Amino acid sequence: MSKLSFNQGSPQFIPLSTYQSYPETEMLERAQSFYQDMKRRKTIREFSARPVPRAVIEACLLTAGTAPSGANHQPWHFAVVTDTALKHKIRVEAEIEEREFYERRAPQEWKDALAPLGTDAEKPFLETAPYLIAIFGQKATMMDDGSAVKNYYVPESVSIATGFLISALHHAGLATLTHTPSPMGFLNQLLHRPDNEKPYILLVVGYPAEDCMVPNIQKKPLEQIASFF
Ligand code: IYR
Repeated sequence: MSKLSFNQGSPQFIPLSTYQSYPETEMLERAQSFYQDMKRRKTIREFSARPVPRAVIEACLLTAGTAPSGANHQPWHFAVVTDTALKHKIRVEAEIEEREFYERRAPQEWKDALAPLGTDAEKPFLETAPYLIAIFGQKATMMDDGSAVKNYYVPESVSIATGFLISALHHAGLATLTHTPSPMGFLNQLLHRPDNEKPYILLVVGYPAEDCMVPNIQKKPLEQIASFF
């Protein structure tokens, strides 16, 4: 059976049996308490080496896989790395790109924008953290017979799935860093991913280090991020 066969042909409909509604007061309470939980999430750069159960990661990846996507093609692949030697290779390659970025490629304006985050070309967390999840987007889905089926809205779909994944990991009590060494082509090579896949994000996952410090930065208030008509 080809990967997309469940997704092809004329529409077949089933009753929406999974939807759950709540009374308005409970709805507000749920919305507010979810916000309170999500606003505790901080991107971290100092990870503990403490191992994380694989079953937790698997459940969070399944959550990511529930994301909506263009034509429901689910054009993503999550390459999960725990192997010490492989993490070392990824760090070496990422730091080559990062040194190039910080020492040559990045315009001053970009470096100024990053100043509040205190980032630099050193990426020790790529070896310390128990899990690295390289997130790839698939321009096309390769079928079993070798043909390729084009995918749609790939960056949007992958980004939504990544948001679900970050939220699921936070919900489970794990911290993340959305790391984007650029270019990231070395990930295809090290993780044996085909040419139809493009790496979008290298998600670093684990527990925070004991004295983990984070930049003192704020999120915008509602008036600055939304308008109502
Ligand atoms: N990829 C580099 C630089 C960087 C860029 C942005 I935009 C950030 O929000 C953070 C870092 C790095 O990881 O250091």
